[in-house]
Amino acid sequence: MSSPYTIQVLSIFTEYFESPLATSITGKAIEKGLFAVEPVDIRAFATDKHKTTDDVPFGGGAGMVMKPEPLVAALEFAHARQPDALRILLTPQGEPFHQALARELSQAPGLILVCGRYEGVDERVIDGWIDREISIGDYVLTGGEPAALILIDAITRLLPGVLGNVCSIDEESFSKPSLEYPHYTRPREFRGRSVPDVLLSGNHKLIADWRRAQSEKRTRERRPDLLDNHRDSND
Ligand code: 9D3
Repeated sequence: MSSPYTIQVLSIFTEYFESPLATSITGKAIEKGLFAVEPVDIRAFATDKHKTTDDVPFGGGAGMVMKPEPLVAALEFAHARQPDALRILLTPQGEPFHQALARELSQAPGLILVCGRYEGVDERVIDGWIDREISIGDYVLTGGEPAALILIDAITRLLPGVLGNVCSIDEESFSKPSLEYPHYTRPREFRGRSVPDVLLSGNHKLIADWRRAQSEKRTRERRPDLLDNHRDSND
C-alpha cells in the first residue's frame, strides 16, 4: 500500500505505545499496512546536554511547564513529513472526545497527536502549532499518552479493513445510541447460573424482542443521558 492512514505521536515516553499497538486487532491491522503509527520522541529535539523538555512556570506556582523549543522542533519535524495532518493536543482543557469525533478524525488526511506532560504546554505552542485540543473525559491522568492511545484505538477501528466484520460497523452507525443486551455462551449452566430460557428457545422474534427490551432497560437505568440527548454518538 502506498500511503496508509498515518498517525505521528509526539511524546517523551514513546515506548508507552509499543505493546498496545502490537496487540490484537490493532497489531494485525498495522502488520497488514492498513494504518501506521510513527512515534516522535520530543526529547530527541532538546538541544542541551540534559535533554530538558520542561521549565518553571512564569508567574510562579507548582509544577513544571513543557518548554516550547523542543516541542515545536518536534512539531515542525512531524509537520514537514505530513503537512496535511491535523495537529491535535491531548489536554484536560480540550473538547470531550466522543464517537462522532472518532468518525470525523478517521476521515482526516492523517494525525499528529501531541502528548503533554507536566502541568501543561506553553500556550504559545498551542496558539501557533496546534489545530485542535481534545480531552478524553473528566478524570485526571498523568499525561496525554493514555488519551492518545484511546484516540488511536477508537479512530483506527473505523478505517477500512481494520475490523473483519463490516456489518458490525453498519449496525452501530444506524442504530440509536444504547447499551448492549447481555451476552451468554456455553455452558448452558455455569456454577449454578443458567442462561435465560428465551435464548435457548430458537424463536428469533422472541429473542430479538427480549434483547431490545434488555437494551432499553439497561440504557434507562445506567445511561439515561443517552436517551434524552440525540447527539450523533453512534454506539
Ligand atoms: C493542578 C492541576 N493539574 C493536576 C490536577 C492539571 C493537570 C495537568 C496535566 C491534570 C492532568 C494533566 C495530565 N493529563 C493530560 O495530559 C490529559 C488528560 C486528562 O488528564 N484527562 C482527560 N483527558 C486528558 S487528555 C490529556
